[in-house]
Amino acid sequence: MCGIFCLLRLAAAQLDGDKTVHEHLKRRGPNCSQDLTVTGTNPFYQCVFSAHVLHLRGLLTPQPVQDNAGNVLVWNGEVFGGLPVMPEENDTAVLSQRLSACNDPSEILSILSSVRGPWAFVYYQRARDYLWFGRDFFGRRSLLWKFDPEENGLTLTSVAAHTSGPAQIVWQEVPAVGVFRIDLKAVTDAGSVTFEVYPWAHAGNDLPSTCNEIKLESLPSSCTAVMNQTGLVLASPVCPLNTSIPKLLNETELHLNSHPSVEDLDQLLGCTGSKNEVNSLIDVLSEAVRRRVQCLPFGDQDNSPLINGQAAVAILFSGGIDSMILAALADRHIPTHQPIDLLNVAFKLQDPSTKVESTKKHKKHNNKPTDSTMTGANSQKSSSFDVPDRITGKAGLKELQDLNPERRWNFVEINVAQEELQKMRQERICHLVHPLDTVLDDSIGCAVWFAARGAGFIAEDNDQTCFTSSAKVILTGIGADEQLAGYSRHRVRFKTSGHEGLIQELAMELGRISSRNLGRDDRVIADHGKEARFPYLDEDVVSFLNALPVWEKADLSLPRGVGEKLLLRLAAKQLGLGPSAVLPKRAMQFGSRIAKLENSREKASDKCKRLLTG
Ligand SMILES: *[C@@H]1O[C@H](CO)[C@@H](O)[C@H](O)[C@H]1NC(C)=O
Ligand SMILES: *[C@@H]1O[C@H](CO)[C@@H](O)[C@H](O)[C@H]1NC(C)=O
Ligand SMILES: *[C@@H]1O[C@H](CO)[C@@H](O)[C@H](O)[C@H]1NC(C)=O
Ligand SMILES: *[C@@H]1O[C@H](CO)[C@@H](O)[C@H](O)[C@H]1NC(C)=O
Ligand SMILES: CC(=O)N[C@H]1CO[C@H](CO)[C@@H](O)[C@@H]1O
Repeated sequence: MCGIFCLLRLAAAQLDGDKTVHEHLKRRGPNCSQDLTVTGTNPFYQCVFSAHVLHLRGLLTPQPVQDNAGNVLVWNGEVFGGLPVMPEENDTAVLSQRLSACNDPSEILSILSSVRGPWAFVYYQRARDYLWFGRDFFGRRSLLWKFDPEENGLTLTSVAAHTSGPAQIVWQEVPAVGVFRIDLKAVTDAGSVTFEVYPWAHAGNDLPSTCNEIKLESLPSSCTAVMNQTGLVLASPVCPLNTSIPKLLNETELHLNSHPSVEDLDQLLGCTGSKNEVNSLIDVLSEAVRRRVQCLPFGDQDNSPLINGQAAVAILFSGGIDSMILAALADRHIPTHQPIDLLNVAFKLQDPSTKVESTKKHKKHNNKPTDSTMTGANSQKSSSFDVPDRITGKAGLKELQDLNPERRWNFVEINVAQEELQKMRQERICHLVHPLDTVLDDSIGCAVWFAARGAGFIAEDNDQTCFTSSAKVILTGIGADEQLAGYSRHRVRFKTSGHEGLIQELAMELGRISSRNLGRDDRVIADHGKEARFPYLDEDVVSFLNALPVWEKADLSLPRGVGEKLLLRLAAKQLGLGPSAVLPKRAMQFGSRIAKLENSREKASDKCKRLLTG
């Protein structure tokens, strides 16, 4: 994970990057920070690059990378495949070399579209006076932009800051619709910025109406976007969604209870004939997890020394099916002697009756005094943190311990009280969530930030030990609900407009996951100098799921806890998981009870006043 930044100045005016923004960038990449300025002389322009690198593997590659020809790359990404990267090489260096060899835009696009893995980048192509930038197909890495017409400056950055500047100069997420190119000579002559857009497209598909969408939604003020007339596009890294509608589905002969059980899944595995798909899903997902937990793509970790017995990988863990499957698959690929951290976040219930109860319990258990790193909130043992995700998390832990008793599973109980929530929201989280701004963004942003920080305790035999996860890689289950119809709105849609409606809903959701979730989650998690990884959004996993007809992924005529994400539930059963396989979906804001802490009258889509700083 890195923090990348580029400020393009089109006039000789003094224009410094925002200091707060640089502090935020540095938190993303604590291991190495460097700046580099390149200047175009005729006509004048200047690009100020700044890069902050998080060191995860191999030799540290400082950024910005400048080649002999003067091209400059800042890269916040991981090459999990698609481009050959030898064990001793750095992906940033390899990418820089490959881009150096390019002349035509088509060559640059071809390299970028071959990369498998998340990325956001800015690339200065000196010989042509071009500035390229963009985000990967799903938008798994954050990139924001802002244009200041008075200063004639365009800024691109991984993370920004919540400021109250002039209303028209606002940060926006660069839409993950393709790669953008600025012809620096042309814009300096014209005195205004035009982006040329090379959109992601499926082979044979009509071009999406990218430019119109960008114009309407999130183009910085005073800038324009044009689609390149040559029709150059980036080849989509995944196959299109299968839109077949079942002709005549035989009613599954099932007698399910209203409270589904694991046995129901057995029944389904037996009679739906989907065993092949289940095994294929496990294979492709397992490989996606492997690439993300091993020192990819370089060699094996088995020989790597274990640093103080600390885990290298953590999982955002609610005990629900998405995170359970990630844990079970990570277990296959991480040597058993290494622990895995399961990060489970809970917000304190405010009900006074539970407070009394918690004090009683506190005395009864006679807790050991805890050491100094323990925060006030964490030190209370207590039912006031027994939120739904804590309860399912503990049950999930038990299942994982049964699955692999040899492994040390660190179930980290992360407890957050109202005061700390308010403090950290004002100090940090509001800047990271920005420019997103709804009640839902606030709830999820805060919950994910505290979870990813990983500071809490581990409870064993009535003892609590303070614990802070130092794992630099954090797996999250995002993308499972969007692809396998996990949300209750999928049921609503299915009821009202059948399979057609459901397919439309699924297509729409994967299309907007970058602007809804991924940029925000990347900014929030990276703030701890940790890297978010999304196995359900691996290109091969998405292609596999896209190719399947919708009725093999979900059967919404079946009850909750079975029908949604059916294929994933069958996979969980096959992997040897227990009751977690039939847990109904619970959104993080409710599972962690953060939504309960706040005004319950709010709608998730309302603008959140708490995110506004003073
Ligand atoms: C990178 O920075 C983090 C946070 O400061 C530090 O804990 C870690 O040891 C550093 N890693 C290297 C390889 O320097
Ligand atoms: C499209 O790209 C080609 C090749 O780089 C370039 O010559 C042409 O001017 C571009 N078209 C537009 C409308 O910018
Ligand atoms: C429904 O059942 C019939 C007869 O058993 C079978 O031939 C047909 O392939 C089945 N259709 C589907 C969609 O499974
Ligand atoms: C969609 O699914 C149907 C039914 O399994 C299959 O026959 C068809 O080939 C699939 N289409 C694509 C494009 O994968
Ligand atoms: C292949 C390659 O370019 N490797 C480089 C990775 O980064 C280190 C540190 O900057 C360089 O020394 C290597 O040459």
